[in-house]
Amino acid sequence: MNKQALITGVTGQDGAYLSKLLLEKGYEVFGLVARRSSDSLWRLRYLGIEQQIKLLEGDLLDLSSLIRAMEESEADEVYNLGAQSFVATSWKQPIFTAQVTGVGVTHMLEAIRLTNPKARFYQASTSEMYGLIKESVQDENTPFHPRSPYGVAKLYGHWITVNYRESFDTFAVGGILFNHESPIRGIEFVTRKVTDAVARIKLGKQPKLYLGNIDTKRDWGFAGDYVEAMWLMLQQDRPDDYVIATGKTTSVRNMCEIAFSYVGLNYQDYVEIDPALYRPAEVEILLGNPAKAKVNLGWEAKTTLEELIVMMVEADIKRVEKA
Ligand code: NAP
Ligand code: F7E
Repeated sequence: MNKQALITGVTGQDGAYLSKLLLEKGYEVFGLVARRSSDSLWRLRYLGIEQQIKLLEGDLLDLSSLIRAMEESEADEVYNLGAQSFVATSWKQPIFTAQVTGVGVTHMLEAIRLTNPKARFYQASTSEMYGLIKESVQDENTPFHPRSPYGVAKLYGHWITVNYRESFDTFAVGGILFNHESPIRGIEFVTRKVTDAVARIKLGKQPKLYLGNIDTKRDWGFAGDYVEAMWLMLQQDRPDDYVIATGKTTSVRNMCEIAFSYVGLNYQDYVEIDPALYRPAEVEILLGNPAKAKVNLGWEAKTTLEELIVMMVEADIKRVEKA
């Protein structure tokens, strides 16, 4: 019999790629969609799967809607990807971020406990929890020190997931995913902001690109590879937490260089620094060690940063040409 999965955040980058993966595996996919006044299904359309997903109206802030979603979907697996996920916004809306990104996790866990305690639960934890890093390479045992209201909310979400596993025997896992990107990454995140600007500058539609701190470093991978790890975590005999990363770190500056040089441009001619884009507290560098995922899940990143950036620049050129 086919399995049923419920995905919160189905309209986001990871929700779209995960839906595609689960559909390919024969799952019946239910997606929780929060009410918005404008179209939020464009990523599902981009991947050609909009019609195959059963959309359920609901919001992580509304427990009753999550209970209904559990009842309607009869989900065996729940992937909690819904969040206010943009770090910069979390300083402007810290309470909202705490509610959706933090307490929303408990809402989802309670909905599971009240309806189907046997359902398996994936929590979208993050490398932002390491923040002011305590070890030069971060793994599952590295202590946390979040640097933003987003990181703090995610840390709460992570520990409440661990707590339900320890308190109620919930099959609950925390995937500590490092940054992952794609052609359907939100345009506010730095990689997509850069690849979109490269396309516009190349096609003569934008003169400059304004960025904040370009000396920070991230361990960037491809979202399509990372959703596979989410699924694998829920197929194990025992629930556990895993770091998902490439094991390589690159500065925003070098990422710009890769993206601009792909279209024959020098980033130094176009990138300007806008101090207003600096963050009140920064995560200077992240570098993950995905060894546990390799040994236990048989997972490793397949796509290099160069391949990822080329994929994104090419997709943005096509998009800008059509617009
Ligand atoms: P994203 O593109 O920003 O998607 C976030 C999703 O959450 C969207 O579908 C959004 O719906 C939904 N959402 C927001 N508020 C909600 C609410 N109150 N109730 C229900 N749904 C709500 O994020 P992503 O990049 O796919 O990331 C997926 C998850 O992984 C997030 O939890 C993120 O924090 C976490 N994470 C991401 C990364 C990364 O590098 N991408 C790394 C580690 C962890 P709308 O479309 O309607 O706004
Ligand atoms: O910033 C710097 C910025 O916004 C990356 C989320 O998915 O990954 C993401 O969080 C770096 C930071 O991602 C600009 O200061 C410079 O150092 O692309 P970002 P993030 O903050 O790392 C983690 C793992 C998550 O969990 C989050 O949900 O780039 N930077 N100039 C800039 N960043 C942005 N956005 N825009 C700039 O102009």
